[in-house]
Amino acid sequence: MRTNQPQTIYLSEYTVPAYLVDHVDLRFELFEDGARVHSTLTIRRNPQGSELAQPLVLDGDSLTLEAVHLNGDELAPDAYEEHDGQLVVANVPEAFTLGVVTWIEPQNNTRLEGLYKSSGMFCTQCEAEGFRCITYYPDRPDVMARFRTRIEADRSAYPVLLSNGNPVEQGALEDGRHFVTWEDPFPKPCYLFALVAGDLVEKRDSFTTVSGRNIDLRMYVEPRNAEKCDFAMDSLKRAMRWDEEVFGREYDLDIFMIVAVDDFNMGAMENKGLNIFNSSCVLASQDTATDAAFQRIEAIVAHEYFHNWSGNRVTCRDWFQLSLKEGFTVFRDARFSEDMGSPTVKRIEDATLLRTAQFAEDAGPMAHPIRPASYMEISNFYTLTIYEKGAEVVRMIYNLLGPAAFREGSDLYFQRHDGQAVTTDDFVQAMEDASGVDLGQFRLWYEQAGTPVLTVSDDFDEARGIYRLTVEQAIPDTPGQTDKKPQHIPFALGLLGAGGESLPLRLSADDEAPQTERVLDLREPTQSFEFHGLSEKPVPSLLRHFSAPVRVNYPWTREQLLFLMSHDPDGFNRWDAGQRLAVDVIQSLIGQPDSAEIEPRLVDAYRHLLNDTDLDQALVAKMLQLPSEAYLVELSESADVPAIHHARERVLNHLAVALRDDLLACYERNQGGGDYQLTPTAIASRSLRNTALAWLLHIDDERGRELANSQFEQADNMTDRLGALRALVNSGFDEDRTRALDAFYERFSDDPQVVELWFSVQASSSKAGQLPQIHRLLEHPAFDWKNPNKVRSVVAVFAGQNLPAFHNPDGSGYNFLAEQVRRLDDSNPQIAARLVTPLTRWRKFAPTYGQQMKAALEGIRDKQSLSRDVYEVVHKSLA
Ligand code: 0A1
Ligand code: ZN
Repeated sequence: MRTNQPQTIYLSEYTVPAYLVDHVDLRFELFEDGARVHSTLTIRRNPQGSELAQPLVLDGDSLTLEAVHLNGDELAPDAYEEHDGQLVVANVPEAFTLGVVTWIEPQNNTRLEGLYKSSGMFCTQCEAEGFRCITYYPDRPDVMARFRTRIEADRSAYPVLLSNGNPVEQGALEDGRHFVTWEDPFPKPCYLFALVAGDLVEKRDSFTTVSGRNIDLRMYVEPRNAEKCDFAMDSLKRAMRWDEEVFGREYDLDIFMIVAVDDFNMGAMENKGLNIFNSSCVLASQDTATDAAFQRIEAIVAHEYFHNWSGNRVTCRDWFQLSLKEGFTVFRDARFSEDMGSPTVKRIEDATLLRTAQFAEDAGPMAHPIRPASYMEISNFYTLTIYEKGAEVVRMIYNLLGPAAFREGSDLYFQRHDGQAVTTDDFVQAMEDASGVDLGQFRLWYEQAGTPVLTVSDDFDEARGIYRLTVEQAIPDTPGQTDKKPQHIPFALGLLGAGGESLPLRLSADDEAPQTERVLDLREPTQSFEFHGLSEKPVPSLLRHFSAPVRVNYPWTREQLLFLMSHDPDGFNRWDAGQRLAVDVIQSLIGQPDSAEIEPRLVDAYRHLLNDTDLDQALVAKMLQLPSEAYLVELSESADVPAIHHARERVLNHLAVALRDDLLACYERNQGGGDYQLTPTAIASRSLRNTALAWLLHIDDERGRELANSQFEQADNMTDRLGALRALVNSGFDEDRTRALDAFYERFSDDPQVVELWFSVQASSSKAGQLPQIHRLLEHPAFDWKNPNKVRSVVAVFAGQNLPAFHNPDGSGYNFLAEQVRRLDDSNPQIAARLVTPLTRWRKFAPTYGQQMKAALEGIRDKQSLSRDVYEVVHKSLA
């Protein structure tokens, strides 16, 4: 915590480390009242560094320094200085060992950075700068060393002692204590260091790699979670095989371990050979996890595993390069998920997240390029931009190069940079070198923030049979960046004839073998394309499969959207047409009297969808979801949330009333039965029946109520049980809501992950999550301020998903959030800073809302001793 203004760190000021560390020898003595850390570093001057002798500067945070040794001799206190989070030793030789002994207090570590305790176990989180909370060290990713780690603890309380690499020694000590020593043969930055000590059960499996090596796979969890490991373990094996087959990446150590911990700031962490997971992102059973949770677990297990190459073997030179590992790894995990399930649905989910939340980030005060040029607190840059937009940028490279050349680029990147800490430019260079494709202009995607806007217009020259499409690109200003250069945008499209057929795309009159889908290279501020040999004006299908992370404006008529909804051969664009139509209808009703007519063709289109059993049911399930309130806010210039909410509710009610019988038929048709399966078909079927149920309960339908109650009681899986609970909670049936919520809690009160679901169902509901009810949730015995998942499931869900309650015109929602941020800032600044996000968007809202949001931000700004994390977000938002 600090009161003085935090410093800004600039990419342009990067210099190589003055000293390199070849070897780290760690000894941890773990006790109940603290831990003593003995570190011995083998250090040498960096030959690439300055000629002049430099002082040795090590980073540290919240450490009590007990001793410093140089080449084995204890240094007198005047031989070093300890100030402002640094240990400085002025006179050091070219090569030497430095011993440092520190005392830390994991049991009081509420920030969950460095070494801390969660449910009685010791665990670590070192990315990005947590290692400095363990010992003094050059805490930067371009210092890569081999680690040897000895852990000593009480044997009965902490029978399991884990660290990176392979166990090389273990034994008994005095007083009922024991030790295990681990050695990691791969040089790594300290952010990949991990340690776990606890009373955990071990689940074992194995995997034989493509070259025939046998890998020991282990999961460590608290005994009560022993039955919730199978799915993650199977996901891991699928990911290992997939990475061999698709990226040619084989696992390198003999052991791969996964540990589940309840208190964790993020989803999971890719520590070398010892991945640590937030329990909610790894533990699952049919009774306790929804389909969405299973899919999330599969994706995150894969993501962390894939980091073993994209992140660990080849790591980042500095934290400005974060998207080097995150964008690439999210791209890899997305392609894995596409291969494991329905590719179109996965693409729709990713595009929805991007368009709803990343576009908002890119248009807000924290907007930054995927390779930022500066930051105050790096934890604030684990963003949707770095991760999801970063992945879209890699996907564009993949599409520009094609699968074979991309694979060659990837192979070259890993081979060229194995064991190194590199930059995003090294990645692009490898792609360019392997393929010969010029990515010069494309590199702007790494430098320029903001979502490009494509404005498309067209005309048809009937006499010549030429359809002309003109695309203008504009990239909005973002903080610190104006007058941006045009970017290289791959723009996939198709043209449809009146009968729904795909038309040949002839870019010249003599094109002999025209394709029916093309990717146009947009490079100029304005570009026109002519399509020859057409007999009628086609309907354009633009930005197919979301070929670039951009906004597209085209004056589609409702007629055209309805047409694309039922004819576009690209599943993604069928869905997109439906979304655009629904957005258009809802937007046209905002601020209108309730007597205003609702587009009658919308009902017909949804009826058609509900009864279309020929179309991929997973796609149908997605197409039935109306655009979210958050997305409607993102699309507005000056959002009035209650008005948006009201208009959307009107459409939903109107559809549900008109389609009541079709919804019941859809529910019956998707009744399920048989064993619970996680196939795309079974998932789609559950999604359809739960959507039907939600819509029926939205209009307080009596038959729907019966179905929901019986589904709630009889469900054999959490997707259906939670689907019924959510429908009841969001209905007007007050008694059923209370009864179901009580029964649910009673049944699952000893399972933290399910209790988190129970909290979030209420916090996200405009019926059960008004502010007084949110206060009651915070006072509930299961709520725990020290557990980030609990905070997220109530506070973040309320502010991010319960928009009408959060944007109460009296400002109470904003003040509530500001109060929780101030409260959390002292104990867990990372989580506090993330909670601020909804308030940072204050300029997006109509002035009566926006001004109150701004005032709430000012209330946070004025708190005494703000953390660097919250300081950065609040000050940038108010600038
Ligand atoms: N690298 C991890 C996520 C992660 C990021 C930051 C953290 O602390 C600030 C912790 C974990 C991943 O991408 O999965
Ligand atoms: Zn990651």
